[in-house]
Amino acid sequence: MPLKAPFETSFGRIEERDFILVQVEGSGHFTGYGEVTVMAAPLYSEETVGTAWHILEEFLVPQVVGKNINEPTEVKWLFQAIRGNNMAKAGLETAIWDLLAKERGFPLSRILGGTRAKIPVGISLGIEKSVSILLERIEKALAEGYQRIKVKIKPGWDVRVVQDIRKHFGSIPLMVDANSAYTLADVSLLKQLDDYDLMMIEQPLAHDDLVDHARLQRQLRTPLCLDESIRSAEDARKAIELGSCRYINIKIGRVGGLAEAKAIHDLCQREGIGVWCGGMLESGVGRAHNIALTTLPNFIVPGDTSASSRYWHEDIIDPEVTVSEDGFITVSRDPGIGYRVLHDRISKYTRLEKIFRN
Ligand code: OSB
Ligand code: MG
Repeated sequence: MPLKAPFETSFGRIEERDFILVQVEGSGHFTGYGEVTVMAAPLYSEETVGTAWHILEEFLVPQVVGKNINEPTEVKWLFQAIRGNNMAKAGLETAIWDLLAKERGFPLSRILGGTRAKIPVGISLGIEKSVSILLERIEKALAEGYQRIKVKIKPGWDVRVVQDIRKHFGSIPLMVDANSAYTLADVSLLKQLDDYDLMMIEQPLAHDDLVDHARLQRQLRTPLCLDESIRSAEDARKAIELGSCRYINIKIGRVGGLAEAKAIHDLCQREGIGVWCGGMLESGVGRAHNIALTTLPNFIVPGDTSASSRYWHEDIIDPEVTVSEDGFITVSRDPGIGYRVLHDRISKYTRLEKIFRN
């Protein structure tokens, strides 16, 4: 699906979104939907559309087709022997959560234990050709109601940009995401960010690091948030023990599904670490799963789940996800993900299709 506007991070520029949609059917007439939130290239994580397709076809789909699954939490255990490949796993696991929620007639948020009727939302803004373009984008996002602004940073696009944003907009809720663009050699630069009252700095150091982040956190007043480094509740436990962060960005795909996402949420709640829901520029299907997850009580910071119109000319769900003037998304009370999936739109964007039967 072509993005309305390119999205640039420290690891590269995304102009269109390639991903896999998963549709599952049970013995009844219900259909569950999930999204494999991989990218075309292995720049955010090592998975790609191609590797996810391979892992699903050869290893994950055979674990579930024809199986008797009564609880969505069983899926995690069916996939347990297969190492890594969390986004491939999550696409199928989330589709099964949707299916089982629909069979029971409850919203997915309820099945997960969520309590909110509406969720507070923020927006993640990419690197732009000039600061003035970014300032315009922030202006628009604030006018649309977004409750928190996150901007991408990289070496050469960091302290100056943050300084300009503060000068222009004052004390708005602001944070930055580096997608692993720095090392401990940049400590003095990262320390300069302490002057700007940021809510947090997301994933400044290596994508697989916990130790250096702990060392950095000890030298900063600003809280660190981990994204790429946390792939499981075990990773979260170690990060908390080491003091690597004060927030965790939970992405359903990165952690292998909704059961693991909830486990991380629950652990962080017990440990007094706040969480928020990250995004992977999802279509409506992945977005709906993010909304359901965000209804859990420890999602205490507005997440990256923005309106459909922030990404797409047309989304593949009905109704589209919209954000209220005061920056909330109302949670659907319909069963499962709570949105109708538009098959004609999906067909329009589909390159490859495969049906597995037992
Ligand atoms: O690091 O959070 C990230 C998008 C693609 C890959 C990684 C990230 C992001 C975002 C955008 O920040 C989140 C969104 O709007 O979906
Ligand atoms: Mg991030």
